Amino acid sequence: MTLPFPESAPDAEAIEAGRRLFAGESTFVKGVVAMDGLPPPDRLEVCFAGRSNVGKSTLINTLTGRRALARASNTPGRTQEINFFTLATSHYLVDLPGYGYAEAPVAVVERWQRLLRAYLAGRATLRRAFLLIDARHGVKPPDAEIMALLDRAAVPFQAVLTKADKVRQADLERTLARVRADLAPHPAAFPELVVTASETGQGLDRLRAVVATLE
Ligand SMILES: Nc1nc2c(ncn2[C@@H]2O[C@H](COP(=O)(O)OP(=O)(O)OP(=O)(O)O)[C@@H](O)[C@H]2O)c(=O)[nH]1
Ligand SMILES: [Mg+2]
Repeated sequence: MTLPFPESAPDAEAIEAGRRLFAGESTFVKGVVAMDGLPPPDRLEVCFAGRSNVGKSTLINTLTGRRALARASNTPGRTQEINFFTLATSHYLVDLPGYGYAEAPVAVVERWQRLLRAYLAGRATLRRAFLLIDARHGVKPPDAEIMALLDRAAVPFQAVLTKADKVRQADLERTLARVRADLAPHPAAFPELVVTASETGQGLDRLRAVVATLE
């Protein structure tokens, strides 16, 4: 029996396409606080969603090889706007505010969450949402809520595990088995996942290849 949600295994050609795409220049465009501030939908767009502190901004930095393109921090709630970055001349990479961060003031959290949901459900050029899952924690209730929202909006999403360098292989296998089961009921879930570690570079070439082969 084939495993559901196997790890993405792009061929050499796709890996090379990913390398070439991400060798292109990447620049910050703008931070958006309301839907009417979104840049024109004139590029293929992918976004990075996930709980606060899961590693969204760090992943954008390591994918592009730019240490401080997106602001990353130990302090949860670091990214407070929808941040748009260009990639080469063809793509937008979008860094989203995290969710599930309990310590921000309620009014602030509600404002981010409304914007996050409006963006995820309403952006026509959004080709894929990467849903980042901490390899130490697996899928948490707020992740399941976002998955349900993406199902309803018919936005394809792909699970990307982060911080794989922080867990032992046996624990990673256990988490992966649970993540696969958690993804199974979601029609919008793309049938492959990617395991990454920004610290070691694990999985980055695969994720670049995934982005480069989107149409
Ligand atoms: N060891 C390890 N640490 C990581 C990895 N990815 C991120 N981190 C660390 O996790 C912390 C949070 O990373 P961020 O990229 O700021 O997380 P975020 O998801 O953008 O957080 P918010 O903007 O608050 O939603 C930072 O201290 C990173 O250095 C990884 O793959 N391995
Ligand atoms: Mg961030």
